[in-house]
Amino acid sequence: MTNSFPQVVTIAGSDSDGSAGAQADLHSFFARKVYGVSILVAAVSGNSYGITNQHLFPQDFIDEEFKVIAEDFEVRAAKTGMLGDAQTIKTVIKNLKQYDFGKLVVDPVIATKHGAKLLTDEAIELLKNELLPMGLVTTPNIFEAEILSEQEIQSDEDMLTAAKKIQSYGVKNVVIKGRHPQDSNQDTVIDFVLMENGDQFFLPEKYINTTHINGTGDTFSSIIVAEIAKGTDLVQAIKLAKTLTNQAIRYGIDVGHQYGPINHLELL
Ligand code: PXL
Repeated sequence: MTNSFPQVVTIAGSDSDGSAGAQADLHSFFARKVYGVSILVAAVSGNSYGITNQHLFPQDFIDEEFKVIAEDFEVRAAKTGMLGDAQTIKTVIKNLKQYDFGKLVVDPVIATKHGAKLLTDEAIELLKNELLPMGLVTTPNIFEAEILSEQEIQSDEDMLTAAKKIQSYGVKNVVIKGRHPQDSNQDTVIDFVLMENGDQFFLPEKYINTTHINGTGDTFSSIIVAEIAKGTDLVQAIKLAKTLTNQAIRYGIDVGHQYGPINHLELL
């Protein structure tokens, strides 16, 4: 019986309001029937109004988290979320090279859905040049994709050229999330997928007008990690992640006073 249940890890920050970061990852993992462990690198104080403060964890503590998890668990797939700063990214890369946690999904938490930048330029360069090449998949939102590809993304064609640029850093598969075309009366959201073999496709969905979207990106990448751990084909995993995340947004949970969480029970 030892270690027979599929296990995955999130390397991320804690969000105190439970809607995003490691908390959203763990909710997603369990709903998709994999057991999630968490290597926390930071914690933010936040509630439904927003984030007020953050603390990064000591590097030797992060090393220790990696060590104890690797000693006991058989982690089949991993994801990175908020990594905080350049030093922490270096520590995470060092540990990912030391321990085999299976396939890696890099959710490049660089910018919020509203475009605010969360990492310094030095940290972004490290993420681009050293972490992305270790990834099977990366899942930037549109702002993160613009920063990583150093270009604007205004059209479907721009999504392709940006994805190709991001793929050129060494990550095998790229999903760019959340373009809201200006010409569609804002009622469509488009994701774009560029696979390792060059296959490419769009994933359009109807825009859902809601304030309950916290943790959407974390959830999307967590579903992909869970499915990889269970052996689901990657294209299917990405499509499933899109459908289930959309469903979780549609039926958001009513807590807090402003920006709320999505509903991970919809991932079952
Ligand atoms: O959803 C992005 C994200 C990731 N990680 C942490 C966060 C957030 C957004 O609030 O707080 C810890």
